[in-house]
Amino acid sequence: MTAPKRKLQSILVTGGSGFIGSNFIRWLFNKPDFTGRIINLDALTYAGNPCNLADIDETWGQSRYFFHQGDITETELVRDIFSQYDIDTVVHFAAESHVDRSIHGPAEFIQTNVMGTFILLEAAREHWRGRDDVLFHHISTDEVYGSLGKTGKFTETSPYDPRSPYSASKAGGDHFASAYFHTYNLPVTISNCSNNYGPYQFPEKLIPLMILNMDAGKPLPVYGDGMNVRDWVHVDDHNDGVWRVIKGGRNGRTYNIGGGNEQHNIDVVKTLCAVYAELKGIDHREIEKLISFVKDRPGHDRRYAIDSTRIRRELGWKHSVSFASGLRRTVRWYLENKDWVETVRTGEYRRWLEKNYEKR
Ligand code: NAD
Ligand code: TDX
Repeated sequence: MTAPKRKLQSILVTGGSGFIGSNFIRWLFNKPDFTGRIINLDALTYAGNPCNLADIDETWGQSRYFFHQGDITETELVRDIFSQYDIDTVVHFAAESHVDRSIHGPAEFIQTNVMGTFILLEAAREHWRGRDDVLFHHISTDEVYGSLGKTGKFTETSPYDPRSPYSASKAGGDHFASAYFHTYNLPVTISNCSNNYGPYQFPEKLIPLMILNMDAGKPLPVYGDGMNVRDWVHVDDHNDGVWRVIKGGRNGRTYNIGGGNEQHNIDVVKTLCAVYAELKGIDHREIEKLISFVKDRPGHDRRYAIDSTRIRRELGWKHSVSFASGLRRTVRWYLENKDWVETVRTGEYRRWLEKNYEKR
């Protein structure tokens, strides 16, 4: 297959101040083959922190990196950004991303993950008017495929079977993205990835929550029997897959990205205890005593596992970060970046924002 001729010069990244988006932007600026500019549109919800990209802003701000605080559901704002920057590529990360929050309050998930995606697609369609050197890349999750039994893996042809408000809203976004390709011929690609880990992940998700709780001597809440399985991938490996799809993925095509690394939750927690104890020079059994089995998440998907054959074969993707080394680096990062943790937990970043962005 010949590679698509995409411009990739004026890239709108939505949700670029969140966990994966900020890692993506930093990763991309470190790639010698990237010569374009990035426009980061982020509403800065509780999960988005401009300090995640303070270094990038320092180096590239107002030359190749432009930050806009704003909501993807604001049609006029989104249209203006397409015109002002003549956007040729969208990498759509922005979402409400936490399953537990979606159980307590699904409305925001529908608003951002479904309506927001629709508004972006519509703005792209209006602005691009049939161009073929452009791309809308939609970031999605393996959770849209539902829950697996003991065997099998999700492939790109697995039926959709979302079971939480979060995954239902992501599935809605995926279907709209796909519909815009089929109906309007909008150049669209989709990637569905498994659980990411790495630096800058908001400490509500399993791995950072556990690290910070063990450091504070707090209980480590494991849902249900701890035997649910997730397929963990380092955020840099995910972002490498995303960039490969953007550069060479076929329009209208979905690519699954997985860690090839299935782990029971309880094993992840015990490994984290071991790594933490080793770094601190203490007995891991002291830390494991903090493990506390708590009431299960309603509708808790039992097992996810991804078959990444397509992206490997078609786009040459492979992992470069092993779980052992990636997890170790991640534990270190959280222990060495306590200021960041304090900042995102206390809302300090909003004051940081006022100080750093009032001049623009
Ligand atoms: P995150 O919650 O850390 O970040 C989401 C970002 O989107 C935040 O910066 C937030 O401020 C922004 N945002 C939310 N609503 C917005 C709105 N209405 N307008 C503009 N910005 C808004 O999430 P993440 O973990 O980085 O996930 C990024 C994407 O990757 C999501 O689409 C998620 O579904 C998908 N994904 C995540 C994982 C994972 O393990 N974290 C795995 C697979 C797919
Ligand atoms: O305190 C906890 N205890 C616990 O046992 C938390 C926060 C989680 N868990 C379990 C639930 C899951 O089986 O750990 C597993 C991972 O939980 P999360 O980190 O909340 O991730 P998950 O629900 O699997 O979803 C994540 O991966 C897919 C992301 O949050 C999604 O955005 C992504 O689409």
